Amino acid sequence: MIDPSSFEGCTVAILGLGRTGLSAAAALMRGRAQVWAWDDDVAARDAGGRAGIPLVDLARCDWSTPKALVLSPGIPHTHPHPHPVVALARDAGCEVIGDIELLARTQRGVTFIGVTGTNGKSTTTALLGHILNGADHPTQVGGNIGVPVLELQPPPPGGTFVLEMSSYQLELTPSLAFDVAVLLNISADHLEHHGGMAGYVAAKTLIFRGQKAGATAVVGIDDTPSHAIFEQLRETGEQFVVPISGGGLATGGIHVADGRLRDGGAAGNAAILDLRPLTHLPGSHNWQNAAAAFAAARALGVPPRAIASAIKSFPGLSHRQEQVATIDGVTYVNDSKATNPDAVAKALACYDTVYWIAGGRAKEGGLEAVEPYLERIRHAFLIGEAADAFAAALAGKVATSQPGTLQAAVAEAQILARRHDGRDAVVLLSPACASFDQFDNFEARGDAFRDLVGALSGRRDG
Ligand code: UMA
Repeated sequence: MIDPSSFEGCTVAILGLGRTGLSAAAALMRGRAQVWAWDDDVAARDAGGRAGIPLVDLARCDWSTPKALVLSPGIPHTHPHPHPVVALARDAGCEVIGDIELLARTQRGVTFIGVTGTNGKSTTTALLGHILNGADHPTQVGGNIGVPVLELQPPPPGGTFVLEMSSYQLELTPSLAFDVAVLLNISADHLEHHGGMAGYVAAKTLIFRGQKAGATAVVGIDDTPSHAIFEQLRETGEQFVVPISGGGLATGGIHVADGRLRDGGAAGNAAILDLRPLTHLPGSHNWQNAAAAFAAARALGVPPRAIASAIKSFPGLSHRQEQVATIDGVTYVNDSKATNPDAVAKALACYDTVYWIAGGRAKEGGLEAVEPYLERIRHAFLIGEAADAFAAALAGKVATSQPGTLQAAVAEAQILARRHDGRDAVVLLSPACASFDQFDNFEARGDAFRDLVGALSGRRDG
């Protein structure tokens, strides 16, 4: 674990006692800081108290004492309104930072790789960790992927942190300049938190903040906002800029043509690997993830052949187009992590005959991104708070029903998918929504899907 020493002897306020706050409190206490922690939720607060974390009501404390406020990433600090505690801290001139900033201030002599993007960042982060560790390059993987960074083991000198960075976390990490920074893609997400699309793009661009000559920027060019950032960096950035694409040409960079990963840099468009047989990385969005991981690993000097071999052995991640089972010829796919329509569109593009389970707590932006793939959907089973709105959006385009719960949806989907004449039917949980109306998080939703599929009767293949 990391012991942040930069606040030894000082008072540090912590707001939010979820994964980030609990780990930050424990780490700061190990680093001999005086912790004042709070959470607006009584149960979270009580759990913190039971864990021995000192509780102080931050709305009523003396703000001349704390040297910093460590804010959990999900708590608003600008839009739609700054949390009142953040406003108090700022008024008192107290810096507002996140747990990754504490890590950056503590760890020296190591390489930092940051990976962001609206979609694919967990897969790319995990893939990169798999590649580097397989190449005898000691690497720790954490951040938004679900492992709070202060719970990681410090790598030996010369080792590497690969950090999945959300737009929320990027805004709370002012001093970290990544040695290798990866931006995969940008599409509308978290707009309320960032005050709109411009704010969201600006937050994503922070992945490149502070990069100097010697650093590397790996930039997806398959969507308009990311492409514009690539052009801007190429014109004005000091760092080495590598374009990547999952389906088009990335001149001088890494791209995938006809499913084959190609290195268009110094290697002169060399063919690296045929990605099409890799069932754990299906679709051009995953091919872009592979291109990004390849570019980042090359920046650290890992040989192309070692990278290709590690991409082949990558087991994939749970809840991201995870093939759970094939029963009576129907394949069940858990894509619970697809919490926005853009991520759903990428999954739908991989299958021809889809029985789609969607819904939950809807985000901004509607279902437009899914429209080009509606003809692949035989039936949509709608659950959660978004069921009515999704039914209205799909009316006249796709057959829908509203089973309401995941359990009922899986049961209905099995009945209909079994009737499909052919062996390519897929029951796809890809919700286009957050899970919080019915589950603690997307992992709990995906685990529930896996359990429900596990309990289905029928003949299992493989
Ligand atoms: N809270 C308050 N006041 C508020 C709002 C929240 O006190 O006004 C408290 C809640 O009661 C709760 C705590 O804050 O106890 C939750 O904090 P948080 O939402 O920041 O969540 P953590 O548990 O700290 O998890 C965070 C990330 N969550 C978010 O950014 C929303 C996790 O990413 C991340 O894995 C974890 O830190 C470790 O780094 C999850 C996520 O959904 C996967 N990320 C978003 C995404 O991927 O789209 C950005």
